[in-house]
Amino acid sequence: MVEELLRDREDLLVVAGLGACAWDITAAGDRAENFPLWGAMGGAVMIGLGLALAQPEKRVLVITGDGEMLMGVGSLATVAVKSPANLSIVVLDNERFGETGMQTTHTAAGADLAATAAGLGLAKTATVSDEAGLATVRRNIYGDAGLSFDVVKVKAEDLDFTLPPKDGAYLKDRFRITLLGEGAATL
Ligand SMILES: Cc1ncc(C[n+]2csc(CCOP(=O)(O)OP(=O)(O)O)c2C)c(N)n1
Ligand SMILES: [Mg+2]
Repeated sequence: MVEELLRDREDLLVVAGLGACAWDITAAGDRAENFPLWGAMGGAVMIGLGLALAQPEKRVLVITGDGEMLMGVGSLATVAVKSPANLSIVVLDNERFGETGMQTTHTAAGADLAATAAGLGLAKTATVSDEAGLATVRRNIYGDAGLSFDVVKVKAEDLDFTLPPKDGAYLKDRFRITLLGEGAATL
């Protein structure tokens, strides 16, 4: 599913929350324009918001898990206030804290992240669970729909995973250099 979302991504910048999202964007092809988080739980949307504001000419995708999004849910209020047109947020909702042992999250008990985002002021929100929905999410990421927030319901499966590089400083430098040039390295 993530491979399909990232197909023909060109220069899309991708911030992935920890857990399956970080592994899945890596499985789709590790590259400098990926910023997978190993920690910073709850921070993915804020990192993506800063990036979208700093790089208005680039499209930015934040892809994160339901647990991570629930932890950082307040950040959506700030996203709504700033409303960058180049930001898409996609939540892979398996209704589980998958990485830590598949404990159910609040979405399994009915918490509705798309409704929450709408309530905080995001105009374009949806929950999808089939291939037609996925096509809509792709249009939101690559089209000119502006700011979007999509929840993709996925099965809670314990799949093999592809780990991104483990060195956070390396990931940061590689990302900065590809955007800003060699001088942006801080190591
Ligand atoms: C502040 C903080 N609390 C708890 C954890 C432990 N932790 C790591 S991954 C994870 C679950 C993530 O769930 P979700 O975002 O839904 O991703 P999934 O693993 O389901 O893909 C938790 C609780 C952490 N890394 N940081
Ligand atoms: Mg999850």
